[in-house]
Amino acid sequence: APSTDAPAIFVNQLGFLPEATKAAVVEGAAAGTRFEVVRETDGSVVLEGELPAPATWPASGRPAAAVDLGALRAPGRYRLRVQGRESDPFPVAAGVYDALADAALKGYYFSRSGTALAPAHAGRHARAAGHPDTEVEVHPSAASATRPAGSVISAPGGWYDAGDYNKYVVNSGITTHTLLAAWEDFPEWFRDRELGIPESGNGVPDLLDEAWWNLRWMLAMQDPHDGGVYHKLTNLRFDPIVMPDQAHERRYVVQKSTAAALDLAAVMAQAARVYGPFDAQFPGLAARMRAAAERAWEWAQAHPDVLYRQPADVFTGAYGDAKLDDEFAWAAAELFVLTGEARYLQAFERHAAPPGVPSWADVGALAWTTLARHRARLPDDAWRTRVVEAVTGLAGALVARAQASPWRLAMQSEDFVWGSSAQALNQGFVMVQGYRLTGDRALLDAAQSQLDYVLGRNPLGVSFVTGHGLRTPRNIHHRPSQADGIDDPVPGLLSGGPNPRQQDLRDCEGVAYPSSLPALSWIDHECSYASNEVAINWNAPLVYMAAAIPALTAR
Ligand code: 9MR
Ligand code: CA
Repeated sequence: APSTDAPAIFVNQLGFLPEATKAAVVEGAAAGTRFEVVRETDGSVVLEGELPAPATWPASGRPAAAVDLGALRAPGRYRLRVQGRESDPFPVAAGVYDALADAALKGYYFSRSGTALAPAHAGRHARAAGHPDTEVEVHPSAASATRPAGSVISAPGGWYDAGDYNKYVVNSGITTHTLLAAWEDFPEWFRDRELGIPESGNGVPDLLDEAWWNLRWMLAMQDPHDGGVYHKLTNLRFDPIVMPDQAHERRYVVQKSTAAALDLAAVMAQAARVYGPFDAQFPGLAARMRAAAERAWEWAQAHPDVLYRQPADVFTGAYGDAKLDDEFAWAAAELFVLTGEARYLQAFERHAAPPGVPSWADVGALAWTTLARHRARLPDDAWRTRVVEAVTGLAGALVARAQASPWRLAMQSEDFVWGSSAQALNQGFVMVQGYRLTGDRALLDAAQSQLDYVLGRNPLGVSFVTGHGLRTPRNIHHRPSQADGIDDPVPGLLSGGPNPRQQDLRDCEGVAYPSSLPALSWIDHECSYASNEVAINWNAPLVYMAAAIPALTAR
């Protein structure tokens, strides 16, 4: 249990790039306490100084102070020493996040539905195929004249959402967008990286091969008769804890929703743009994606307020969202960038609000960041200024919070939601967007700090990525990891992270969270779906950040 043996000195367990900003956090030492940084090889002291005054972080209820280690630029392995206590050893070296970035993306391969994972690609995590989803029943909530209840459609492939084996369009939207945004922002980083997936070496970057696995499924979730999009493909109840090939519950497509239509429209518009240059490898695909986006958009215009309502016989994830202006704004922005048509910019104008940190339910920021990324498409400088200011305004506000925090993090108590690890990384995503627009180094440094948080510089002293760090989650809520008989969990998956609402307690007898303080409310227990599950929307900003930091820092 990391809570009991965690060190009082917290540091990114994967270390730092030589050119990066570097910080560690010390809990429980007075202002002016001496610190030294020791090199592992010869024990020499390479940096020393005095701790700043500690301040209590409300999220952990404990006093803490950040130590600036930015002066450590020579490659090596180091420890921070304070009053005889030593931190974990941490490297300063080129490439310290390469394996992480690859593993986080490979996590999607391990999440593929409807296919066997061969030993050549999955190693000891190879598994048989399950959930073919070639015969999926239309649930009564999704019935139409052309597809009545009980009729059968085919929607194979895609990624399992999380620890469960269902597939949800809304959550697929932000996930796939974030991965494609990583490609759009850092193509040089991703172009030649080989993940060891079945498509590696086919002349298409592995990121785009992997994203296509899910996009293909999303296309099948659109009803060709009217352009509407089913909210999810699911069992009526969650599968038991078994491997995919042992799960045999009937599968359904459930209710079309406006949110699903708009999220699909947004992602397909983006994907049409991204896959356009690969027409030789994917003939006709970009045009098909554009048509899907336009039809989903038209459906949403005709059905602007169809909220998802969980049918009485369905008990899997809801991804219900009552506020759709952000989905309208995002889809409009993506369609505008793709088509250049003024009506989409007008729709953006009708629905846009100042951005917040993106999440599956609040995708408004993605409208702004997409327009900022493609600001050359905007009609004039007034538009460009407005879009850039919206993004840099949010990024700047997050950085100001981080600078005022003893942990140098933008995370506040209210940010410790279900999936708080991803909240930290999505804050980082916004900071990176701001950095790309301004070149202001403080934004990049703050983004590094958000990545540090997830990789161990947090008051639990845990790196929340399976297999990457010195103390990592071992007992994630993830059916394959629980059922495969292998001690180690599937690698490269981000644990949801501290969540003081502990919604799983009603189902998880005997799970004893160490604390209900926001930043401490986490437990490495298989039952703890509210703090220790994994999910595709959480891994996506991990992929983005693990590529962004080296791509931007090494310049
Ligand atoms: O990430 C989702 C979180 O924001 C919600 O509060 C929670 C309860 O509705 O659901 C989370 O998503 C889960 C989904 O419903 C089903 N698959 C697993 C997801 C991660 O726990
Ligand atoms: Ca919303």
